[in-house]
Amino acid sequence: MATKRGKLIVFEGLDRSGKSTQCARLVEYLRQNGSTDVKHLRFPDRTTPIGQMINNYLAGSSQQEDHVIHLLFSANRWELAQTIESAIAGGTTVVVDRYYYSGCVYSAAKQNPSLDLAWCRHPEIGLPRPDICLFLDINAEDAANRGGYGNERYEKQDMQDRVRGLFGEMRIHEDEKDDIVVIDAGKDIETVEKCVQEAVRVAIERVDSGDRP
Ligand code: ADP
Ligand code: 2DT
Ligand code: MG
Repeated sequence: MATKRGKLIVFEGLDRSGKSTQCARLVEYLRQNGSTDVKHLRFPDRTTPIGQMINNYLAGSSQQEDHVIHLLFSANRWELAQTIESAIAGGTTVVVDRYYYSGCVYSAAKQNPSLDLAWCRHPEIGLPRPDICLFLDINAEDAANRGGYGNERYEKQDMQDRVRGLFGEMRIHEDEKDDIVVIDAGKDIETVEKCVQEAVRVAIERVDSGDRP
């Protein structure tokens, strides 16, 4: 029998929605209960030369023009695109902490007139398509209760408010909505984890049964 292809599973959401927590838990769960190898990635991947430029920008130790940093974030995904494709083709499931959805909304939230969501989406076209994007949905109050912002560039209230609004737009966009499952991330960690597992189970079944290419 042919090996089943791996799946591409993405976590998205605002800062402190629980992405990194749930990503790590899902990786662990799939490693123990799934029948495939699992690769855990996060974007930005700060380990590559491009990732280091992004890290310096986020830390505030370097400046970049808005379009340039947008394209660097995108390039940081493209430098792993082939690795993701090969992993999936070889039967390995890839779980990713942030993807192009963050790429689009954080750049568009800068309110640069020539950097709207549509412009931001272009360089991402052709990247491996997620089998499911788990959007961890949380309200501002619950997120605030999880602690203050750190010192990175985008961790400011007005920016976060605009990011929230743009994520809302992206979630219902015709090109994205079929891939996105909204999870109530305001619940306790174990409850969210169960919802994630169930949504992923359904997505995996859909791919394996041929309902999704
Ligand atoms: P993100 O990666 O989306 O920024 P994290 O997973 O780092 O979020 O979580 C942010 C903080 O909130 C961490 O301190 C984490 O332990 C805590 N946290 C994560 N999920 C929950 C939850 N469901 N309920 C309460 N606290 C949570
Ligand atoms: P973390 O705190 O999750 O490391 O994110 N970002 C992320 C962008 O602006 N564009 C992108 O393409 C991606 C993937 C979101 C670091 C910050 O980088 C932002 C928060
Ligand atoms: Mg995180």
